[in-house]
Amino acid sequence: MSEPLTTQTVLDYIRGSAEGVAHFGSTEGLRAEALTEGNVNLIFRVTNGHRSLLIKQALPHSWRYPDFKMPVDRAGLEYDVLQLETRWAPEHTVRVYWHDEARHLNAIEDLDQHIVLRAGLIAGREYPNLARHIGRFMAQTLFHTSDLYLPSAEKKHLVQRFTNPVMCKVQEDLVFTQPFTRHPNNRWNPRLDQQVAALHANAALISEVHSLKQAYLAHAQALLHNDLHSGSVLVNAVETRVIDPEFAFFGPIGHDVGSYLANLVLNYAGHEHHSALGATRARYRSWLLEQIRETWTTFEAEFLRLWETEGNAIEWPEPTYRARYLRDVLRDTAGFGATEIVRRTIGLAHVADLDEIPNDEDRASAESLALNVAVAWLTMRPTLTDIHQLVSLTETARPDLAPSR
Ligand code: SR1
Ligand code: MG
Repeated sequence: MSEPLTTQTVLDYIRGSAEGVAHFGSTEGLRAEALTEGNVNLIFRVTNGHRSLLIKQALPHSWRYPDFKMPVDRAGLEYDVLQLETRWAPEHTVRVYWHDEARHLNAIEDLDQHIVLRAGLIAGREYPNLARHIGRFMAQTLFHTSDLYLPSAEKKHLVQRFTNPVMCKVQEDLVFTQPFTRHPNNRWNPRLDQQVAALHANAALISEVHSLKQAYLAHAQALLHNDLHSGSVLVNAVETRVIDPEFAFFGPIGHDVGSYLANLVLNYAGHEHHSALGATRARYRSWLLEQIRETWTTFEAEFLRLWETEGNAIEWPEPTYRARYLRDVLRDTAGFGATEIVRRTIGLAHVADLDEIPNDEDRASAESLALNVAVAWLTMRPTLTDIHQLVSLTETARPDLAPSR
C-alpha cells in the first residue's frame, strides 16, 4: 500500500511521473488543493494555472468512515468501468488520463466548468438537458451490458470481472440491512422516532426490502454504477457527466435508476427549507417532479430503441416481452429508490439536501416527507405500470411533522 497523498506529496508525485510532466508541459507553479466532497477516496485538484487534473487515490478504507475497509484495487476497477462506459456514452463520462496500479490512483479530467449536481439542486438551479442526458446515459450503459445485447458467455465474463464483493457488501449493509433494523450506525433526528419505529415494525414493508436485497444480491441484469446519486453527477448548463463508478457490479437495472430518482426526491424534500418562498418551492418542486418523469421516459424510450435496433433478435424474438421487462424495471426503480431514500434519511451516510437544514423542526419535516415518499413507493411498487403513478405518489405525500413556519 502506498502512503496517503497530501497536497505536498501529490505535487512530488506529478513532478516524478512521466505522464504528469507530459500533461502539464511545465510543472512550474504547480499547486494542489484537497477536495473533500466525497466519502470514499482522497481527491486532489492539481493545477499550474493553465492546465489541471484530479488525482483520485484509493485508501484501504473510506476516508470519511475509516471503519469501512475497502480494497485499493477499486481504482483499477473504476478505470475499467470508465473505459466501458465511455464506449457507450462518451459525452456523459469523464476522461481518465492514466491509471497508476502501484499507487492505486487515477488521474482524471478536471471538470472545473461543472458543479456537483447535488449543490446545483440545493441552490435551486434548473438544468434543461439533465433528464435527457441521465436517461440516455443509463439506457446506453445498462442496455449494452445486459443479456439483451451481449452474448451470454461475454456477459458472464464481465460479471466475473466486475464482482466487486467488498464494495457491494458496503452498499448491501448500508442500503438494505442497517437502516431497516436497530443498528448502531444509524442516526436520525429524534423527532422522527415514531415514524422510524413504525417503519421498523412494518413487516410487509421489511419483507419488501428483503425481496429487493435478494434481487440486489442475485439479479445480475446489467453493469450498474451502483452509487448513482446527485453527488456522482457533474453538470453545467449544457453538459452532464457521471463520475465515480467504483462500486460498479452486475445487478438489477432499477437500482441505478431508482438511486438517481431517489436523490431528486431527497432534494424535493429538502426544499422545505432551501426555497425561502412558498411559490419558489412549489415551482422548483414541480421542476423536480418533471425531472423524475422525463428521466424515466428518456431512459425507457432509449432502452427500447436500442433493443429494437441492436438487441439480439435470435435470443429475444418476442417483442411483447419488452413492455413487461420495462414494467419490471419501473417497479424495481420504485423499490430501490425507496431504500435509497430511507438510508439517506436514517442510515449512516446522509445527504446535504437534508443534513444541511439548520433548523431542527424544518429538517425533521423534510425528512418525514422523504420517509413517507419512500413508504408510498415501497407499498405501491408491485402495482405500478407507469411513471406518472410514481410522480403522483411523490406529489401527494405529506410529512407527519409540520415545519417551523
Ligand atoms: C462508507 S461509504 C458511505 C457511502 O458513500 C458512498 O458514496 C456510498 O454511497 C456509500 O454508501
Ligand atoms: Mg462516490
